[in-house]
Amino acid sequence: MKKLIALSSAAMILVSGAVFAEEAQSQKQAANAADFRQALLQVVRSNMGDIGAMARGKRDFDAAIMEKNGMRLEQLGMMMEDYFRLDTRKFDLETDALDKIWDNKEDFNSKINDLIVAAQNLQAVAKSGDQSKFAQAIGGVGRTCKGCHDEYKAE
Ligand code: ASC
Repeated sequence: MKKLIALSSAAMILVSGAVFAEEAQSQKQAANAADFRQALLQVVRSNMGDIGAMARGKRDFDAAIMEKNGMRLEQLGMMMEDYFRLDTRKFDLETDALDKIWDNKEDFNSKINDLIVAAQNLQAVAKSGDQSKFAQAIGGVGRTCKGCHDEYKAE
C-alpha cells in the first residue's frame, strides 16, 4: 500500500510538473499563444484607459465605470496565468514578453495576483462611493501593471 501511495504521488508530481512547464511544440503554436497573450493585454489596456483618465483628473469620476472595469480587470487577471502558461522561449516571436517570465513563474504569478487583488479593491471602493479613495484605488491597479512591466516586459 505504501508503495502504491509513493508511486501515485510520484506520478502526480510528474503530471503537475508537465502542466506547469508546458513548452510550445511548434512555431505556429507559439505564435498563437503570443497573439492570445497580446489580445488579453490589449483588453486590459482598454479597461485601464477610462479609469486612468479619471485618476489623472482628465475626466470625472464615474463609480459605475470603475466598478464595471474593476470587475473586468479582475476577470482578465484570472485568465493571465493560463495565457502565459505555455513556454514560448524557444521560438522567434514578435513579443515584449521577457524570457524570465518562465524562469520566475512564482514571482510572475504573484504579480498577476497583485492585479487581481487591486481590481477587487477598486470594485469595493467604487461600491463604497467614497470619492476620496477613488484615485488611490485606480492608481493601485496601475501600479500592478507597472510592477509587472518593469520586470517582465521589454523596454
Ligand atoms: C495603462 C496601460 C499600462 C498601464 C501602465 C501603468 O493604462 O496601458 O500599461 O496603465 O501604464 O503604469
